[in-house]
Order: sequence, then C-alpha cells, then structure tokens
Amino acid sequence: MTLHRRAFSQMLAAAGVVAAGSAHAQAKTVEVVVKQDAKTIFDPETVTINAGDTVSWSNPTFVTHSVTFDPAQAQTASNVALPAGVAPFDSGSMEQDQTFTHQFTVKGTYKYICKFHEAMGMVGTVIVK
Ligand SMILES: [Cu+2]
Repeated sequence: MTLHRRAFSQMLAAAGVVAAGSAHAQAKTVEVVVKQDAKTIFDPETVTINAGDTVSWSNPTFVTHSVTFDPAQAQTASNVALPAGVAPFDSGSMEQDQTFTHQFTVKGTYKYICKFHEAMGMVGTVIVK
C-alpha cells in the first residue's frame, strides 16, 4: 500500500515537471509601452507572437490611454480587427503606470486602438502565428 502510493506520487511529480517545462519553453510575454513624443504611439506598433503568448501593455505617461480590441468603440471600424470567433476585449481606462495583459490563444491578425487617441493615429497590431 505504501509502496503503491509512493510510486503514484512520483509518477505525478514527473508528469508535473514535464508539463511545467514545456509550458515555460513555449509561452512568453511581449512588452508594448505607450510612448509619448510629438505623437503618442504604442511602441512597438506591431508585435508578432505565437499562440499562447501574452502581450503586456504599460502606460508610463501622465495621460489616460486604452488598449481596445472592440470595433463597437472605434470611430473608424476598420481600425479594429479580430479573427473570426474572437470576442472583443478592452483594457478600459489605463492611468499612469497601469498595465494591461492579454493572452492570445487564437491565431490571426488583431488590430486595436487607444479609444481616446484613435483619431490621432494611436493604433496597433498583434499578429498571432
Ligand atoms: Cu491614447
């Protein structure tokens, strides 16, 4: 009985190590930062990631921004794009030093806006391969 229990727990531990190791090797987090110069932009404006990766946006500026993947909130609908079947999502208002993260699991091209500065060209793209 004791022997069986120990063997079973060792088997679980081995499986856990394998799963954690492969997840760590595959998934990564890519940083995008709001950059305020003559023009306020997402830097970099385009990121290319693998399915399962996470993008982390941060706002170091004094101005409120957003990361909005929602065509209903865009002034120009074509500034936002989502792969088929992906529901809209939105950071809401991002004040100074706030961060928004999103894990992308569906492949395709995503276009997003800052809903406060879309008209000034504050747009970005995430390509998920
Ligand atoms: Cu903005």
